[in-house]
Amino acid sequence: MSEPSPVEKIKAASRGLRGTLAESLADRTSGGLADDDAQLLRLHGSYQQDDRDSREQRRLQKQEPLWRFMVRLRVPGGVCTPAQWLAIDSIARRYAGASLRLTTRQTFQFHGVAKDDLKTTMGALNAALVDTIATCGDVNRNVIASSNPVESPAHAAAGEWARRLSEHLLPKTRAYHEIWLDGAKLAGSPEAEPVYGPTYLPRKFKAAIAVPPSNDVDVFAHDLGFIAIVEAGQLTGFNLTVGGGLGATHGDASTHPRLADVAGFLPPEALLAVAEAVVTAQRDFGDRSNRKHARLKYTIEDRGLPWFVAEIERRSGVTLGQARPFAFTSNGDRFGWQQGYDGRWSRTLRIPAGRIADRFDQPWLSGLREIARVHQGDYRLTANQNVTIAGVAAEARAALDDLIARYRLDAAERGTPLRRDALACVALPTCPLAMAEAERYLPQLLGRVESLLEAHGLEGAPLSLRITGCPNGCARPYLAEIGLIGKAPGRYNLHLGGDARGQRLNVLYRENADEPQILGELDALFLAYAAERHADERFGDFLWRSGRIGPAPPGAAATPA
Ligand code: SRM
Ligand code: SF4
Repeated sequence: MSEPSPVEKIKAASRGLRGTLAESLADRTSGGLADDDAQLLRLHGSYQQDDRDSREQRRLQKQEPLWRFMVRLRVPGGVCTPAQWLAIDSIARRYAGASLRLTTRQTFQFHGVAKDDLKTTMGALNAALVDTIATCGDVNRNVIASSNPVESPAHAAAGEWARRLSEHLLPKTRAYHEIWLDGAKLAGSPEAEPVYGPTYLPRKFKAAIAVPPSNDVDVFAHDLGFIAIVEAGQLTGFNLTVGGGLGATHGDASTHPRLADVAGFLPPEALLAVAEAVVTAQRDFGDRSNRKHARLKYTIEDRGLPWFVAEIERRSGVTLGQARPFAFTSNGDRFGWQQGYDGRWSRTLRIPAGRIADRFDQPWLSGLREIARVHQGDYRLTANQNVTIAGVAAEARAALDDLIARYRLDAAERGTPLRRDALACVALPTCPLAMAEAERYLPQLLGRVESLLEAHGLEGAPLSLRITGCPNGCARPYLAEIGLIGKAPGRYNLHLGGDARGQRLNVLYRENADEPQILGELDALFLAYAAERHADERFGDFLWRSGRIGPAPPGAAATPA
């Protein structure tokens, strides 16, 4: 058997994720943590990072890197209350540079928290009934769900299942309470982890619940997914999806993005048992020696879907039925006011790259704080880095509209469809893995692509563009019609041909291209698209039909039920 990876050894020796974290936090000689503790910290919902903008200068001055911490909140289904919003806003202003980041998995991140402020931050979150448990690391992460639970009873049920699943798969260790919340110290052996065992999972694990026709959660990008089946207005069950994941490594052909397989149908009451079976099967059969090969997608590829289905049926005692038909029509968000089944309203605000801060003529952090002071409903974060103000009574809409206009929170939703739907990962300066810019480059890039679209009369055409600073795929660029994947400063792999429904991977079109090369390629393709497209044909679909890209590699399209 191969040697376990170094991270496996750290988890095994950690006594239920405790390690020497408390000692590392108390150490005044460094702004960072001991290496093993920095690794363990992830399972508590935080990453040690350094400011990459100042890294070289500090190295030359023989200073240690400017260690800071990213903190990721657990917000199952992306639901939070106005009181929680106000607490999160206050923490952002005190400890995280007056900036909040909405992520592609329906939660908040703080960046730039100093080591000395970490414990206070966790305590303040706890006081607002929010935690960061299991939002990072080798466990089931935040469970995400189609983000408009007021749209129909099925949406409400999906949101509730996301919450239950998140609770069900939480680690049992009290290490979090002990280290961050001054809970009683463990005396003897660490708590048993009936689902995870002492070394948790071989790798990160992500779950999502989608309610067709919207695939706003990109369910096929997840290790574990549930597609709600709604018949005659009732949620009759879910199609199970397994083995999705997007991360890859440049130059390592054994790593690749993969869409999940549709494995079968289950009734709602079987969801927790089946989810647990998927998790424990991955716990027992996932690769613990090579972290690049440790996601569930590789376990399923290596052993086959029939084997995996038999394994989860045996573990859960649930026999999966034949998958039911479903149809997705988009994987983006809908903006503006929508009325829910309960008569209440919700309004999704476009937040480019999920960044909420007070900038120039867009005081969005302040505006959203003012809204939280008067809003009586709740919030739904979306998996596309946006936020929905939900549960609004008809008579409360006008006051919210006033605030939205006063703080220019509607500025971004009035842009082109390209601008409205684009996603960018965080990348520089905080992400240690970034090879190129993403969030900071997005506005400039969009302006240039918009000029091209306008030149071809395409400015009103829907188009999904997603950019990441490296091939890990955090903004799910492999599912976009235009995906840019960072390779080096100013250089990206250009991928083309997603279907805007999250059911088809795009393909590599140009490698290591700089901006003029990318714009040159797009210019030629937009020219052809403007001249030859069918009515309502999306750019990604046009590229396949016209033979400009293809043929698709095996597994590039999700299996229809
Ligand atoms: Fe991610 C690692 C940010 C969604 C695949 N991701 C990271 C880290 C933590 C870098 C690190 O390991 O040190 C990034 C922190 C940057 C920063 O400064 O904040 C990071 N990922 C993000 C976020 C914030 C991107 C965003 O702009 O919104 C998203 C947070 C989601 C959340 O709230 O939990 C985020 N990451 C994703 C997604 C999208 C999704 O899940 O729908 C993916 C692709 C799907 C998947 O998991 O396969 C994704 N992130 C990765 C990977 C590649 C995993 C792999 O299987 O190879 C890494 C690297 C790793 O795990 O080693 C990574
Ligand atoms: Fe960092 Fe890469 Fe994820 Fe972007 S895609 S946040 S650069 S790990």
